[in-house]
Amino acid sequence: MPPKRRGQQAEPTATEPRPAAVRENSGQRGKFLTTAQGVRLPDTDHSLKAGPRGPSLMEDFHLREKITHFDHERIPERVVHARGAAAHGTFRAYGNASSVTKAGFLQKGRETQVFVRFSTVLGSRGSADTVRDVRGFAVKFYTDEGNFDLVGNNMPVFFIQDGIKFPDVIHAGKPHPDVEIPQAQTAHDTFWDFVSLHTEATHHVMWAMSDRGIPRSYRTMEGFGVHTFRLVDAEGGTSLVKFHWKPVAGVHSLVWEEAQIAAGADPDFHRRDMADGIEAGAPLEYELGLQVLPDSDDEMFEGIDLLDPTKIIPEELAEVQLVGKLTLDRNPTNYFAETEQVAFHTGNLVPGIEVTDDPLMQARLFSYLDTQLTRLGGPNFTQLPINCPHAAVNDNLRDGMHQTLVHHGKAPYLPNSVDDALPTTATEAEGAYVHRPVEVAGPKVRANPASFDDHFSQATLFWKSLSGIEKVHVIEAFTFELGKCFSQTIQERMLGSLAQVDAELCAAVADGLGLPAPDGTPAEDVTPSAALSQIPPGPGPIAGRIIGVVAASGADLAGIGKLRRTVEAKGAILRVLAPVGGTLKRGRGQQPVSRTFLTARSIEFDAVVIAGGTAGLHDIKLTVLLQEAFRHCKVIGAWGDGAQVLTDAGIDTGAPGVVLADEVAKPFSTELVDAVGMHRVWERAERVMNS
Ligand code: HDE
Repeated sequence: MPPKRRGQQAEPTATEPRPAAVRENSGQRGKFLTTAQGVRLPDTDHSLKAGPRGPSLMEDFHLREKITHFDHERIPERVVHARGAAAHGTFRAYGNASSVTKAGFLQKGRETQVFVRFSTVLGSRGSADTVRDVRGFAVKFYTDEGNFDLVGNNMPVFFIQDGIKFPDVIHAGKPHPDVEIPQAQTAHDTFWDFVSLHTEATHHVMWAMSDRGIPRSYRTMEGFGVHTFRLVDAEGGTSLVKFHWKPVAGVHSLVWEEAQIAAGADPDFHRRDMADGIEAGAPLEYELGLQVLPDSDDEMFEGIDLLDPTKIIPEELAEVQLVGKLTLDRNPTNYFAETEQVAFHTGNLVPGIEVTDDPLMQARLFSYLDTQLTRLGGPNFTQLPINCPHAAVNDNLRDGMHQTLVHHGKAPYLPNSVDDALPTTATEAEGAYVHRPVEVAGPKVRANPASFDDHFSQATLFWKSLSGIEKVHVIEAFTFELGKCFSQTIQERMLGSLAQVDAELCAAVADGLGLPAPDGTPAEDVTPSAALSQIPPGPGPIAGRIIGVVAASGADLAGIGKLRRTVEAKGAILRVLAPVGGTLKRGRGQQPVSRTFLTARSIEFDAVVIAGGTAGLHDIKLTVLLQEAFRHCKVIGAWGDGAQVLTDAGIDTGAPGVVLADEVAKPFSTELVDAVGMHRVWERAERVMNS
């Protein structure tokens, strides 16, 4: 290793990953249990006492240290996005982003390590994954030019236009402050009070009440940067851009009953799905897309204000150009060290990417670092391994709580003539972040531009772009949520907003609430955008999906083996469900049982198939599972006499999406795989709606 220069941190170089000492500081060296001071311990189960029945002694340094440390194990949870799960991965740039940005990690062929944390917004850290809510989609790129954080959501618009209202919307959505009810829900008075009094939230709640509010999996969510960013190319040219993440697995959601069952039966539904999928060799994959728009003086595009975070640019007006692929393929080693301590910040930018004057974005630029000072206990959290840039850091920042670095030199200031005048500032050519000289002018006012006054036209656009079944879900969600409001005034005010979106929507919700539907004047000249509907045009990939096969002793294990090989070759997971655990054996074949009828619930399967050789199998829990799967429009299948089990459970084997065959052969497997690739059999929806 070269000798250290005074005033310099010893390592790393720009291309070197995280400092080795930080990376490898596992905190678990040597085989013996020790105190925090490294003293080996003979016993950790008995406190030091004056006799076996006597009082514990103050001098027991091990007891005091162990309890004291335990007392301080928790840090404040995030005030929003407290519930989250994360994974490591890689971003590979493959597109033509160089024509619009000089950001190194977006240049074709470049690979960058990433850490991605998904989250819900409102619930506390122990709340359920599947509640109706926005999902956070925060990506930390450890680029050669410093960390870039794209701190986005799974919905492209936000509740409010100005960040100064953020505490208000969050106070309204969080549990009521008197009795702290309800947890992780928007179905209550204060949330809808806020929304109905802030009509700018209407577009956002259309998304939240749609299937987007209850994703099937993190792997099946889109992601959005929400705000408009400014990109700068190598020649200094600028353009405005919206960031999109497109899931390779397609966009799919739960149905509401599944989401509710999962919240009780498996509150870890989404984090388990991600961890299990990665473990099973099915990484989560997304393409990064850019909607590139001209950097005009008025920052408008086709009449849409690019600084208004309650607006989208329909993909039909500006194509989403794919420029790279994100692959998440490694689970965290330690939840606290990584997922809990990771600190994202919208101000973590790299040369080539700048922010705009969107007033929501501007407030965020203050908030993230500020909240992290409290949450992570001081200003040195960038030294935590998960936050530490992979690029060389030489920041002249010194001391502070939890300083883990031993800085060298005498002159942490610039310019200096003591420490060899180091470090030096860089030029733009040397990779410095130089802000574009964007013109700023205007009087100081607390006001919005007039273009922010349109609160409904894009809510109408969203509504009109949905398919029939998606509209039904939106109606049901509004009716459920407003039905949980006790104030009729709030319900009526909200119906007033829905009347401005669409008369049919408003009438259906009003009908469910038993209230009259008010008149409105919804926008008429709205062209639907196909990209807003999440119904796939054809079967998508099934990697990471879970196929449950019901079996018992006597089942056709060779058939299960065949089906397993087919679905596993496509990255899906096959789980055998049987009356009891263990291994099913028949002849030379055997299949491990992953779930019993007691431990299984329909929610974890994307398809349920009954193996041949199971006729006569009957269990009330299996009947409930099959009926739920049927009602949730999932693919159901059976081969051989397995069909009998379906009939016995009251399943209509002639209904759409029920796949039957004599044996496991190619046509059967192909039909199943294609049907799972479509996610749901919506053709069945009408049949099961009120069953
Ligand atoms: Fe955040 N947000 N936010 N937010 N946000 C936080 O930062 C805030 C907003 C988002 O997995 C906090 O470290 C303000 C929009 C995600 O660690 C906090 C405003 C979008 C995450 C904060 C917004 C987001 C956060 C809480 C309005 C989508 C989780 C803990 C001006 C584009 C990141 C923390 C993670 C977290 C403030 C609005 C996304 C308090 C003031 C819009 C994904 O700083």
